[in-house]
Amino acid sequence: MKIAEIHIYQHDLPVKNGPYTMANAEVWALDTTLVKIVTDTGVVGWGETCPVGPTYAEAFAGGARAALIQMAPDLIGTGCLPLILHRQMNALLNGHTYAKAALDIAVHDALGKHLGLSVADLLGGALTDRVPSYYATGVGAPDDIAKLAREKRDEGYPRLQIKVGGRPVEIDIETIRKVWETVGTTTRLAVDGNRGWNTRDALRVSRECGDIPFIMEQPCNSIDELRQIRPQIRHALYMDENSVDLATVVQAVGTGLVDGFGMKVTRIGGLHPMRSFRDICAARNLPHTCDDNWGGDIIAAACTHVGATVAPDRLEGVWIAGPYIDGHYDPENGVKVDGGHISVPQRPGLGVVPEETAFGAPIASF
Ligand code: 0XW
Ligand code: MG
Repeated sequence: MKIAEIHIYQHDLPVKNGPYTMANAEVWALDTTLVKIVTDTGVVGWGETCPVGPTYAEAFAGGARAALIQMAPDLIGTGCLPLILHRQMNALLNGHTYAKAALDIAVHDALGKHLGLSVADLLGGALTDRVPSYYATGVGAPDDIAKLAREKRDEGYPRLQIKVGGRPVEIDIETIRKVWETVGTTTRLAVDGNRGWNTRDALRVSRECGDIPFIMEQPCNSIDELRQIRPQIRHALYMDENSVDLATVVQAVGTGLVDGFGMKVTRIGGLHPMRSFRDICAARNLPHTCDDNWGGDIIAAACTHVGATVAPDRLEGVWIAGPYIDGHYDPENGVKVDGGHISVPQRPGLGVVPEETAFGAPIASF
């Protein structure tokens, strides 16, 4: 089975009750890119990539589409198999993993449909039919975030991620403490700096909140800064934005730099490298999330399928943008958080089929 057609679509996803605020980004609407492949046997596969604005990472929506348009003509006729696809994409374009991920997801979807297997089964096999999610709060006033934390805990989220950074660190400390006083150990806590603290602030938070059991996610901008704070902090350290490729992951795991990861399917290049990432973490028993930046049902399904293949004691949760978005691409089988958990789609491939009219005409077809 070979790739016979590639169609690229652009779609806007407004943020419900926006903006969504992080240390380095404030977003009101996200610009997502969808890819549809059609194989020479007539099977259709969908992929998606949606950077969360242009400042969160070295990625932006226009870049994703430019990279896809650059590669697409020379991918027609390529085998619809993940390894073959990655070899060909890497021969055509250096880097740009977040764009390649959309094609990787589409190939997994098509291959699953062709074989009658879910994407989770293609990735080795689902260990569960329902994965835990976690709720990310956005950066906000201490009392508001504590109230939100209580609401989300009551909805059933087994984990909350409190966003901090981009403001005086005293307000971050007050927020963390108020959340802790409100929810205590009834849900697990991550504090995500999204690269927003300097080492001074990270050390102060860890010192002044030493009694609060949260994991500290990507507090500072660079790997060097993480290395600097690592021996001095009292909290488990997770890497998110810095884990841009498998080489970096191997280095971080092998040197004991981190205790786990926030991992995004599109940042690492798609489900094929995500599977390797999962297995590297398994070899050292390191927990991690299965997330993405943003996006609709396609990316949500991809994250949920891979999450279902992670040993439950290592899965920190699957984050999807569903709770911040109105509507679904697939009105019947859209991927939803319910009681803080997500049901794994059971049909072949990703198990979600978008209503094509939702995206209008493709911006490019090959
Ligand atoms: C909560 N997330 C997975 C979604 C946002 O795009 C960023 C992010 C993170 O952990 O940094
Ligand atoms: Mg993060």
